[in-house]
Amino acid sequence: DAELAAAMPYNETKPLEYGAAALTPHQGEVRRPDTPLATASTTTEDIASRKVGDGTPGIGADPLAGPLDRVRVDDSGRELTTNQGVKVADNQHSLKIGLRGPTAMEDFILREKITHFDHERIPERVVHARGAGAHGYFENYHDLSSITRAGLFCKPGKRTPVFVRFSTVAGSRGSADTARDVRGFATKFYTEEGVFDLVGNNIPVFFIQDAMKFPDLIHAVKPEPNNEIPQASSAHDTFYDFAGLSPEIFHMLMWVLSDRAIPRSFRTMQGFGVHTFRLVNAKGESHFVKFHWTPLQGTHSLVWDEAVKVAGADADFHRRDLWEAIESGNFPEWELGLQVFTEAQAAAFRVFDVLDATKIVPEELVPVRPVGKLVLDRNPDNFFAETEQVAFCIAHLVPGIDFSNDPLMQGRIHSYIDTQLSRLGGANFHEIPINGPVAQVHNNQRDGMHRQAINRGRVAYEPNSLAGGCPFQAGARGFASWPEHVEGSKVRGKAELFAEHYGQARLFWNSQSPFEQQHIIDAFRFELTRVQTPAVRERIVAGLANINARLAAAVARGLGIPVPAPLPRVNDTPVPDYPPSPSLSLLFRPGRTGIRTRRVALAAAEGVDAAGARELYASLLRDGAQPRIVGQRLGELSTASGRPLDVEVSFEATPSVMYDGLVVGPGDASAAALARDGRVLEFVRDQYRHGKPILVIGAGRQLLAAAVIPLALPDGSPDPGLFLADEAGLAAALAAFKAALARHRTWARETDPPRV
Ligand code: HDD
Repeated sequence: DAELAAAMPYNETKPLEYGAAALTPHQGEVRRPDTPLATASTTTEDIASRKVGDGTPGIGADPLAGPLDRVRVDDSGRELTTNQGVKVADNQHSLKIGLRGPTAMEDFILREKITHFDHERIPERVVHARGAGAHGYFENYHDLSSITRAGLFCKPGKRTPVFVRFSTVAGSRGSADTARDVRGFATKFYTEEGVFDLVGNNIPVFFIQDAMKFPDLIHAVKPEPNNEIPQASSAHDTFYDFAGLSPEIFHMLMWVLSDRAIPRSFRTMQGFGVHTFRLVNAKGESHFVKFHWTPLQGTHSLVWDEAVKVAGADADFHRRDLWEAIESGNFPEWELGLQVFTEAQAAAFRVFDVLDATKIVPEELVPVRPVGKLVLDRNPDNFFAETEQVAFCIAHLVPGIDFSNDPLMQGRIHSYIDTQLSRLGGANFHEIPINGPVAQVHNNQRDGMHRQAINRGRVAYEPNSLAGGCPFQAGARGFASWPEHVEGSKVRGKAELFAEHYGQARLFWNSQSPFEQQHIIDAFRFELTRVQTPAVRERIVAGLANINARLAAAVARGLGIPVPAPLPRVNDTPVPDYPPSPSLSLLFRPGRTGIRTRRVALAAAEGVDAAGARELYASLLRDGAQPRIVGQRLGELSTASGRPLDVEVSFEATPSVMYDGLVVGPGDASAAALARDGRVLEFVRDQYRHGKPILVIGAGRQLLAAAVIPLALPDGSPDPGLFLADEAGLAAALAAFKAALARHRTWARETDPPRV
């Protein structure tokens, strides 16, 4: 053989094709863990190219910041060029034949600039078009290797870089942030074993049970196709028409018509993987799992009247809030919790099926165990490149995490990859920097639109001998689907427990506090009032009659109709009676960050006690709140003593809904001037109506009187969110104000109809 090899022609850069190695070809085999990877002496692809180095790119060395460096562009101190790197002398004028003459066809600089501009837009996401994203990391708490082999969960303290995108579902890219809607909560974990995407929502259940119905659901909720109305709103006939005819929706309806669907901030909402997933350990043992994100900031929502006003005052309310929190170093945090249960436990739940995405597993049945935390600590450099081009997919899983047979989940496995093909323009969207894994990619996929990788060598197939069998199949180190034993007839249909639609909707209703229940009634009243077709309204109320009689009666009263007979139930499955689950109320998670990032208006006018106002301001700032001096116009306010006070922003520019609380600055003349301004009175009334804490000092109470603010709650007891202080009692009142600000709102002020 040696003789034969010596007699053969030889090319030293292609040893596998010409050398002794060519006589002992590798088949398409699995590399055993103890065999070293092919070395430079045997594999064409391992011979360093002067252009790309030795094939182990430096990128990815610092997984938190590195991978995107390759493509980051910083223009500071640079000259303008074309896309070909040619310096541009004049970027203001096109090339003309004479200063008043026609533009020359040869102006390639103009044409390149306009052509690129003409193609700047890509299709928006078919759902979840409106969103905001941020970078951060996931820090794992415990060694979970007894339940999963996924590396990100196996080492205490291990940090995995992530990119998270929050979104609304129905609205277009430019719609308002505070629309009533589910919020997407999608997390891309760049693990060492590849990308894991947890593509969840802020609500733990979904509208439908089977992916077959998804296009219908979305067509129904999106603007109606004849006139493209309404934008970013479910309050129209087609959505409720679909809903009333798809009773599986009723549990989800309870959630989306609760305050969950109008969060105060992305930072104050929970997240859920929704489906039942599987975790698989190294021994091949499987457990079911549900993923939960819990915000350390606490769960807070807007009230409906506020959400509507915010949409006008600041359509970017949530996007801005996330951006500003991260820019100011107040990094939002969520704890990841797992509900882990066996298949036998799942079978014993009996009244619901864990494969049904319209059902939760109540925390009382399976507690949520915290396993790590997510910290978002870096804003994107470029919205389009990162937030718009990020492509999530439920099928991006790593070894140790697997699907269940949830028929909604199964359909998603196809939809996400498929949608990126048209949205991001082809099969190479995984090469867009934000989508690239930090793990290396080696396979025989080639070419396609916008291909970036320069794959070396002439081998793009397997098995091969010319590349030494590379890349090898990973065998036991690779992703292996959990070998569930499945047997059955090929059928279209649903499992029996999927047909029970009302037990958990009732569980949700029974677990809400009285004010939350009232908000659900108000929301149904609002949405169904917008619905024009009486029969469509009626069908929804008939569904509510299967959930709770008081709810159905209150909504019917709001619509001026009698309570209809309950919707017929699909079969005789009895509606289960769950004990209330306190964790389903927003009040259950008050938050651990005090008044950090709460926005406080410090209202001031001419004659303000500037020194006193500065002291209040500084005290709020010290505790992490974001105070603003709000006045009737920008500029200096004269003051009885000392330095004048600068107004930072006007009442016009930031109406009441931009703030979590109000302090009326000290100084009698200032308070009197504010009390004569209708805009300020409206500001105070909205603060009150939206349950926000209000602190007035001395003559500031004139302002409350002028705004007709009741000093007592409807039941006559003192209002725990209203603080009237004089100079002597100011310190105590300020402390009480801060405590109320941390609690967020005084719900007991609410009446139906509202007093203010
Ligand atoms: Fe979906 C986007 C969440 C059901 C099809 N979905 C999308 C996003 C989130 C979710 C958070 C935005 C990702 C991003 O920020 O880029 N979707 C869910 C959840 C579901 C769900 C929690 C149910 C439990 N989705 C669902 C079904 C289908 C889709 C049943 C189709 C069969 N979803 C899509 C999509 C989108 C999408 C069309 C639009 C843009 C994208 O994927 O990348 O493929």
